Amino acid sequence: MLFVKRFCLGAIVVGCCAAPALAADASTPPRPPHIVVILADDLGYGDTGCYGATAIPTPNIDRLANEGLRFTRCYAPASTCTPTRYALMTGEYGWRQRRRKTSILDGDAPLAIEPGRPTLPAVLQSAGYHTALVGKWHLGVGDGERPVDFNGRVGPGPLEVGFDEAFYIPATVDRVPCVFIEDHAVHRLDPADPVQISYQRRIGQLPVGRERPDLLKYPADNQHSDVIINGISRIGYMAGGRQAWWVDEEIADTLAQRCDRIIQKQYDGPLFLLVGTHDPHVPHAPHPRFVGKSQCGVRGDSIVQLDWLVGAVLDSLQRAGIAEQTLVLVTSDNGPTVFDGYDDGSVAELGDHRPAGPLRGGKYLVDEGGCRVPLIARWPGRIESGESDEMISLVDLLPSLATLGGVAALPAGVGADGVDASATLLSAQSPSPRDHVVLQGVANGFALVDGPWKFIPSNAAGAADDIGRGANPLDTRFAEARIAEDRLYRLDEDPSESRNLIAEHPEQAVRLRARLQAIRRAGQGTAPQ
Ligand code: NG6
Ligand code: CA
Repeated sequence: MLFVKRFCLGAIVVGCCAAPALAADASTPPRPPHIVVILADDLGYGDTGCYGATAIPTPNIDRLANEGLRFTRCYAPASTCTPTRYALMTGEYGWRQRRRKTSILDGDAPLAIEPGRPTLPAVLQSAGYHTALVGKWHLGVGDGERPVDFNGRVGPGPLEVGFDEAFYIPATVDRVPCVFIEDHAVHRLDPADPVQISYQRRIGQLPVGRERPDLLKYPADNQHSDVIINGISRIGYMAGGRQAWWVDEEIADTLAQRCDRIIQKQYDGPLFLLVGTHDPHVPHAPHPRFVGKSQCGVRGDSIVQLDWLVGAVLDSLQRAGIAEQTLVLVTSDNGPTVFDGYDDGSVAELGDHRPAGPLRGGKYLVDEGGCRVPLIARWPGRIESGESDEMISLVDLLPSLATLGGVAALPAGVGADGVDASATLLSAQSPSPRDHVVLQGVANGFALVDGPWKFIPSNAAGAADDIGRGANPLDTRFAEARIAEDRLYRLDEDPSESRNLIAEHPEQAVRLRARLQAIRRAGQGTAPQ
């Protein structure tokens, strides 16, 4: 018997999961699984062994792929962090949010999601899940009315948009503040040594990279040459809070310990855990036990560390006795970049390693290498191991995981850019309900993948339409990443986007331009317009 009740977000919760079980006994509806989503930062399509890498040992991720389903056509909705994470959280594309900034956020940027809006964790929370965030957040904190007080109550943040608990890196590790936040407070802060940050002006007495290169682990570009914390210069200035500073080499260990603590506890309902890893984003500073463990420099070593973290989380599930009842997803927020501001040897030592595999481009771009990301799904006994070439986007996680979590109906408009791909997540035999995806790069670059076709409109000044402009009026950086001409590809025949078919198939360009325009203009979703 199903039990049905309404909960505060207006969704309907049912006591069984709608997805078909491999070996389900019809009389006992399967319980909603624990769900662990491990979201790597800047991990490329070709960066792990199961996706073809040979220079970087990733035994834990490879084991997960062997035991689960490995996807070859999963897309991050954007080629940078914040809009992808926004889409994962809300089920809506980042560019629909016009009131709040969803381009790459600094550490003092306000929360990009309206408090109280139904998000993936909020929907699961209302269905009885205990919801936890560990690691990278990068969706802002504070109400935007006044600066966040890092010495007082830090918020609104993850707890106001659906998490019961959070231990998080507020922005990126290359940005201030270089401290973890636990729920509503800076972790380990000594009140006698208050922490302050500024992206506008130099504050405090700490040395800065452009004046004291002698103090640095490695040189950095001008953008990453502000305050030096732990021998690494960052974006932005910071003063105080010394006891609370993270130690870069220990971040993966800290996150693993936090995950373990959460996983070993008993909750009233199932657990939803979102793990935002720092690896392999810059700055690269893996623990000494991982240094030299790849054959392609310190970025590769950071991927070895990421793989260790995945293994540690799997171990925790095993020790807690819940591995069999847990759906584990491993994916990435955007494609790879080998140089991202720090001269840490990654470019020189890359060798033959291809971070994006056979794909063109990488982070910041709408090319396949920027947005097509690894995705592995494991749920012992429920997911048969294999490979799926079905199209899926991380914007689909909200409706899909809601279904698997026992939420039968989402409130109107919630997750409107996503599709319920829960069956596709569980079985290589289940065709995806998704036939297209919109991709967002920096500098208001956009692309539409539609079946085998991919169309990338020019966003150069004077281009014939406005598809590529005005995406988010607040995103004015990266003006150099312009798309000079319209581009059209057949991804089934040319996954590397090497032959522009625009002259051969002008009719497709017309059709796809109109479709992209229509999707962009449709006012769907719940983001206030
Ligand atoms: C960029 C930074 C880059 C990285 C990125 C965010 C410069 C020149 N580059 O602005 O180092 O931090 O933001 O990456 O400032 S992301 O994966 O979180 O989107
Ligand atoms: Ca990223």
